[in-house]
Amino acid sequence: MSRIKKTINIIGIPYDEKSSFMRGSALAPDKIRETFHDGSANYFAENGVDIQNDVELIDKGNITVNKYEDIKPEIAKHLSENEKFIFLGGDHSVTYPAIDAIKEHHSSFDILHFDAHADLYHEFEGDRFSHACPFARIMELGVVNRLVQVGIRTMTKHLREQADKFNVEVIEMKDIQLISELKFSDKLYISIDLDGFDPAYAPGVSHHEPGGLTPRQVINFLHKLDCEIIGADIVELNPIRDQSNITAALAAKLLRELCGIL
Ligand SMILES: [Mn+2]
Repeated sequence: MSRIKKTINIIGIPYDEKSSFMRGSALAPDKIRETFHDGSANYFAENGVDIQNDVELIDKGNITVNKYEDIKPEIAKHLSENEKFIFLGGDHSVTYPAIDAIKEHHSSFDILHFDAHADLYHEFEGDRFSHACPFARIMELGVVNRLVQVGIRTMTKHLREQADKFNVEVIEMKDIQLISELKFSDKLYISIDLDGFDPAYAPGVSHHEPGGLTPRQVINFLHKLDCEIIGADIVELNPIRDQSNITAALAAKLLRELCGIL
C-alpha cells in the first residue's frame, strides 16, 4: 500500500533583536540543523517514524531578516495550505509574525506553548513586540481559540491579569501534574521555548529559570497528542551559552520528535 508522504518544511528565522536580556539566539537555526545532521543520532522518532523515508522533510533555509517587520512576509512566501511547518528561532518574538502568516491558511486553531515565561506583556521596556510580548499580540489577532501554556514559573500580577483578559489556560510548573488531564481536539500549533525546560537539561538559553520541565515530560506529552498539528516552533536556543552542545542536542531531538507527530 502506498501513501502520500506528508511534507514538512523547516524554516530558520535567525533573529534575536527583540531579546531583552542577552543576544545569541540568531545563531540557533544553523546550530540546530548542524546537530540534527551530525551523525550522533539516527533519524527515527521514538514513535517509529523514519524522518528520512516516511516524511518529505524540506529545509527551506533561513529567511532574510533586516528588520522585525520582514519576518511575516518572508515566512508567508514559503507557506502553503496542506504542508506543515517547523520554524527554528530566533528569540520568541518570531512566533507572532509566524502565527500572523499562518492565519492566512488556517482561520482558527489552538496553541500549546511550553515556556518558563508567559510572554504576555502588553509591552516590555517600551516595545510591544519584545520577546516578552508575542502571545499578547497573537491573542489580539483573534484566530486562536485556546492558548495553553505549560511550565510557566515567572508570573507577575500584570501577567496574571493578561492571562485572565485573554482566557489563557496556564499550567504553572508548580501544578505540572495537571498536564495529565490536558487534551486537544482542534487544529494545534506548538511553540517550544527551550527555557521551559529546567536549565539542568537546557543551559543554552538566555534566561535560566530553575525548577522547570524535563525533556521526558514534554516528549511523552507530545506523543499523547491525537489532534491535527499544523505547525510548530523551537525558539530561544542561545548557542553562545550552551555547554557541550547539550541544549542544541535537545532542540535537535525535539525537531525529530515533532517531525514524528506532525
Ligand atoms: Mn521563555
